[in-house]
Order: sequence, then structure tokens, then C-alpha cells
Amino acid sequence: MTKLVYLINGPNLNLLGTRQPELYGSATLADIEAGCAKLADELGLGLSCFQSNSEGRIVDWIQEARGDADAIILNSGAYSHTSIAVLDALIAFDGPVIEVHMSNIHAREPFRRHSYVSLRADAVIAGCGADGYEFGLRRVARLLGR
Ligand code: CA2
Repeated sequence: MTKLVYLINGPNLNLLGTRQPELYGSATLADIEAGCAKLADELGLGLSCFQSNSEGRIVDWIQEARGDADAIILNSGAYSHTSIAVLDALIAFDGPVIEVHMSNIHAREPFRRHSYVSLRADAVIAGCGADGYEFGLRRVARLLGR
């Protein structure tokens, strides 16, 4: 049976491609999701994409993944640095979790260096721009035995 991956993006990532290209590149979120959907297909994986600016909706999708998805790729944006609620939801999920940041959070302001999500993530990808999502997908495929 086809394994399903949830790709979840958090606050302000809907603005990708409109501002700050020096930090986040010029691809839009729709471009990134389309590239990941194509790669998922090549890897024999299913992909469902989500984006919200709301912490609660992100928690809801992570909970929904418990009964529906085999892995999660997550860029929870600024909530990565603040949200114990997102961490707790991830802890309740059994499959692989890959944390993605487009920028190198370790080369920025000190408050971005800590991520609650990293406490649960099986891998963390930072500083690879939009490619980081595809690297995450390849890692998920490997972890799911694809
Ligand atoms: O590097 C990343 O992917 C981040 O998760 C992006 C978050 C930031 O709060 C994290 O520290 C690192 C911010 C995303 C904001 O994206 C924008 C894109 C275009 C225009 C404005 C914001």
C-alpha cells in the first residue's frame, strides 16, 4: 500500500517567493509543494500538503496524521522556537518526523537557535533553501523502506 507523508508548513510560509528572497529564495510555497508532489510520486509515496498561520490548526493536522500518515515533514516556522503544543503533538505521532528550515537557523538571531520540534525530530535540515523539503522527502523514503 502507498505510504502517505504529510508536508506541513507553518506561519508566514504562505508568503514565500514574495519577500526576503535572500533568506528564503524565490520559490513560492505552491512551487515547493508541486516539486515535492512530483518527487513523492517518483519515490512511490503519497503526499498531502498543509499550511497554516495558526498553531492550533498545525496541532490538529499532526494529531490527524496519527491515524492517516506514515511520516511528517514539518517546517513549523517561528512556532518551532516557541511551541510546546506542537512538540507534544509530535511526540504522540509514531512515524518519522523530519524538521525543515529553509534558512540556517544557527547563523541567525540567538532565539532561532533553539527548536522544540528538534527534541522529537528524527532529522533536522536547515540552510538548504527549498531543496531542504526534497532532501526531507528522500530521507523519509529511506526510513519507510522505499
Ligand atoms: O528558515 C525557516 O524555514 C524558518 O522556519 C522560517 C520562519 C522563521 O521564523 C524560522 O526561524 C526559520 C519564518 C518564515 C517566514 O517566511 C517568510 C517568507 C517570505 C516573506 C516573509 C516571511
